[in-house]
Amino acid sequence: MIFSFISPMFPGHQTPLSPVGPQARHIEHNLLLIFSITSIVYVIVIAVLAYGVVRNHAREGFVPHTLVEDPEIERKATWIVGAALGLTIILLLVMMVSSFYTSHSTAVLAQAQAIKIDVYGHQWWWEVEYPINEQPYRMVRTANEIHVPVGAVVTIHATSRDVIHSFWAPNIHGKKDLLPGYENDLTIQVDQPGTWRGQCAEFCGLQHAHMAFDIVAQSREDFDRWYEQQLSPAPEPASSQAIHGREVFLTHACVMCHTIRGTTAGATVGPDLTHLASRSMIAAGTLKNTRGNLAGWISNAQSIKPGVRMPPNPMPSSDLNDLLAYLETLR
Ligand code: HEC
Ligand SMILES: [Cu+2]
Repeated sequence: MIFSFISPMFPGHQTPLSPVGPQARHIEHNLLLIFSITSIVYVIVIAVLAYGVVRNHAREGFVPHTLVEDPEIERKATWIVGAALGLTIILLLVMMVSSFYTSHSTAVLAQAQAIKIDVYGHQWWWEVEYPINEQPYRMVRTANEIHVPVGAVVTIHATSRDVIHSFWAPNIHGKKDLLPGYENDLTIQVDQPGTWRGQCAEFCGLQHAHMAFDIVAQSREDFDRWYEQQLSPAPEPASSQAIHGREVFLTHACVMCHTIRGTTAGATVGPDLTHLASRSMIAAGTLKNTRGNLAGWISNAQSIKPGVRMPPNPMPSSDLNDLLAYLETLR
């Protein structure tokens, strides 16, 4: 492939020019074909235009063809315009066929046996559910981080809990809209281990720009280990600090919105926090999951992500410290 030099220019970047799955590769080929054709046509048009301008300038006393009644020139012009028109139609057809072929080849993967993942768009985060085996007690629920085995075919079953969002991980596939009351499927396959960033691609309100997610592609063994880990309820806190931290969590408004499996907190307004500490980012890619960021987020998420559906939680710093110590145990 003559364009194989492009991908290495974007190591780890969020871009369709560095595909890591078969569908993104098809989309990239289509993109490069259309880009090449339109670039060549552009260069030819500009070159002809420049030639015309320069030539007419150079000749003294030049009379434009349009003012000369010459059937010979007339016939030549008809031929040139006709040929250009024919070529345009052929090139448009080539691009159309290539686009159809791309749609077809990105869709065929869906027919294979696939792992199913449910993704729900929220203002402004992603709820992710794994209904593997369709058994409710084997259900894993997480947020903003989608783990998939490398090379496996995965069907993302997507819908929205509020407004229209759009799921887009450009290195992996094209966009798919998440519509309230309607379900859309997107089948993906990631061929390369790594973490691939995605982003909401449909304006969905104030914090649309802070609605990112990660697709983490890992080996089968690592994926299974992650899955088993996510299945387990939150561990019992050991230190007195963490025990008190859990108390703080359970006696504050947190329980109105969050779930920690293994405790009495079971609300689903916000992300499931059962394995919060296993995630690398919080607030849909807005912040790294560090103790300092968590402290700032819990105290006043509004100052970090204005308009976010989580109120400020003023509390004594000793309580906050204990709460953080507890949240850090949620591996
Ligand atoms: C009114 C509902 C509500 C309350 C009350 C609430 N939260 Fe949240 N919380 C949310 C929502 C919604 C989000 C997702 C925000 C986003 O990313 O846009 C969130 C996000 C978080 C996150 C980041 C999770 C992630 O994986 O990104 C943490 C941690 C968190 N909340 C902790 C708490 C704690 C601790 C309390 C109590 C002191 C609390 N929340 C109270 C609704 C709430
Ligand atoms: Cu959005």
